[in-house]
Amino acid sequence: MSTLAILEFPDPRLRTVAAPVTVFDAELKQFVADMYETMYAANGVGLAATQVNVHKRVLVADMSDDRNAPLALINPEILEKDGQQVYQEGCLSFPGIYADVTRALRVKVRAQDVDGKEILIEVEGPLAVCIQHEMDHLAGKVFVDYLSPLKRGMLLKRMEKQRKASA
Ligand code: GNR
Ligand code: NI
Repeated sequence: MSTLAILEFPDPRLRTVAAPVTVFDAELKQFVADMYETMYAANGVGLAATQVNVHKRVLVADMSDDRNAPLALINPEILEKDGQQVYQEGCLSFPGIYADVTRALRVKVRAQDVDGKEILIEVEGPLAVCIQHEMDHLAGKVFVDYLSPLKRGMLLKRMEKQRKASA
């Protein structure tokens, strides 16, 4: 297993649209294992393949307090969504910045597991936030895209300042 490097904004590769996974082989399983390792090492609750510069529809998540409930979704699609929630989001590709984002409260998702078997889940609350956040990455979107230009500008300037201070 190995940890993978995480792309940071404004890396243009974060805007890449991921392609569906068509081959469910040992290489895919190894990649998912590396994504888990990378997510846990970074103390993240989720990670999209886009963030490690692999442009395939793969995401991992673990919203449990004990960090022992790993979930991997391959080729995820949202079938239904309803309700609204506001949650303070962060992103491993935007170190040190956090902002409230409004998303669906509940989502019904169809995906595949690492063997290609269909997964159908309905999630709500924080896990629903996380899955929507990760699916955005796979579409080349990031959470600051939802903010007003003013708010986005302020946060990105702050991130740049912190980056320079720690360089
Ligand atoms: O670690 C993460 N925390 C988080 C907090 C609130 C909402 C979404 C997230 S996902 C983020 C990891 C990440 O960047 N995934 O793409
Ligand atoms: Ni993110």
